Amino acid sequence: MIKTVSTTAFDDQKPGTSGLRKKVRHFQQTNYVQNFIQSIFDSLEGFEGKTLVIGGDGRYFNREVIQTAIKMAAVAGFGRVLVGKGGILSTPAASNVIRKYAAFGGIILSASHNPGGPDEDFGIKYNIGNGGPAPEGITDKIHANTKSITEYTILDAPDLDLDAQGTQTLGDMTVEVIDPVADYAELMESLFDFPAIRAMFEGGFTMSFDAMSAVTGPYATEILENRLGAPKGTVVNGTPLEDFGGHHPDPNLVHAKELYDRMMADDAPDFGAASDGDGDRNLIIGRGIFVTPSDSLALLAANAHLAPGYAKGLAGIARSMPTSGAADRVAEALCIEIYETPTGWKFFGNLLDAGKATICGEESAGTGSDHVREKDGLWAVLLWLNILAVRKEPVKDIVTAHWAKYGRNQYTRHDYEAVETDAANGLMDALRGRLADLPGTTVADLTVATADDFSYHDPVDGSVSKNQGVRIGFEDGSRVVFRLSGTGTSGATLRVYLEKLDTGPGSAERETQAALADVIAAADELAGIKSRTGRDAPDVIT
Ligand code: VG1
Ligand code: CO
Repeated sequence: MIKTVSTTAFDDQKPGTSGLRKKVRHFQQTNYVQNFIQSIFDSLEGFEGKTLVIGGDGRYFNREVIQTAIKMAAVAGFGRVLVGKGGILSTPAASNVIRKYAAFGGIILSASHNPGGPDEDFGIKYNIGNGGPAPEGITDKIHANTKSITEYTILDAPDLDLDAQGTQTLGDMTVEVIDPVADYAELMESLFDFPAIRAMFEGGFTMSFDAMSAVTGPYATEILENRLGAPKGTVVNGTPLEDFGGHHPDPNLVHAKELYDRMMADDAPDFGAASDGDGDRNLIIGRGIFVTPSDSLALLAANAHLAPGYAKGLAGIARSMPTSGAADRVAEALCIEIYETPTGWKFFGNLLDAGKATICGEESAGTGSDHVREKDGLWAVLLWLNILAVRKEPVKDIVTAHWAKYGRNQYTRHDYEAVETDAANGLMDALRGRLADLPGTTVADLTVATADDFSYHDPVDGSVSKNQGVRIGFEDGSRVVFRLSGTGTSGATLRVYLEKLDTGPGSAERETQAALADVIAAADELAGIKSRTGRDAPDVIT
């Protein structure tokens, strides 16, 4: 039976960098989830009888929302829903399923690297038929709908069994519960030289993969341990938990500290990696060396041709604006185009669809390629493994040789979390107000050369996205970028991105925070971070 329910609009359902993210308790308000899902469906056209993919990262509240979404999809007119067993699909796996089965789109339930549990975070995002996050044109429509919604429709039916693979019927719609891992593992096997990687493991290569009790566990176990023959125990924290074991499933040096410490020990494995809540991020650490995500992007681009899936070379590289310029010099050496986009994977979709870029990356530990339309944590790990299997050198040697050839971009991001919203907005507004006057002025011994608020002109569809981050370039080539996070759920998070090209002698040994000390001081002087936020130091340094 179809139920039509009257509802009132919520005024806080504007999708952020990657969908709508709020506290679970916020999502649990009456009709909050239903309003947003109805607003998604109402923003779409032409999906009658078509397929919708639904899956999530397994966090608390995932199953309830999946049941709701399926029952609403049945009334909206979809012909088929594909849902991962147990409600599980990593974000890249969902992107692959959408593409492989030519679905109309997908709903991904995740708050990614944010913690999970009844008092933590949840998120909903919509992906289009190319498998990628909905572009701004659609998220704007969804947002407009959330402001005017007055009713939603849902099928009044018992819950589906999400744990039994196979087909069920709901009203006029079929629901197929699929193996969340199989299609993805097959795709990875088509891109990389599995026999070479397997031979490397057989030869004694050691690795530790921290799945952070999040969605990548089953994927990593199947691919690394079962298909590639890595010893059991290579994957740690491999069982997805609704609350990620109480941790932040954020693969950075703060939240993956155990892995980092292990990789810095004398008896460290050859290679260490981690992924985030929904499986789209990656952390790469070699024995004795952390590889910054920006460097990892550059290294993967420079060496991708060593993997069968990329043997014919790259069409272009795309990176988000705050990501370091390390990839730019690789693009230059390869004589291919480099694209600079705003933060968030949705901006890469057009470039990938148009064949302009093959590999994309963000400083926030996201890397991916045209194999799907999301960033992909395990993909990056496998590309690294493929490169290591061919080059047969330690990660440290590969990285230092890269720096010797291209120069080293010293790079760090300082996050100030849960800052009072007014203080954060005030800081950004004050910076924006001074942009025209900054060039030529000297702050903390650095002279400002350029200052602007990044606007992106999409070269494929001509759309313009304004106010994507304040960037200040100094005369010596160093740079600082300021922006506010679009994924946080309490107060504002100020992100300060700091970068300097370090080509002098000893650059491989130079500690990053020390190398960037003058840029860090200039950033504080420019923005008044300490005085405006009341913070002495960042909460997270990556
Ligand atoms: C952050 C990262 C951004 C990433 C986004 C989603 O956004 O900075 O690079 O694309 O998270 O990643 P923000 O607006 O908080 O800076 V995920 O793995 O959370 O889906
Ligand atoms: Co993520």
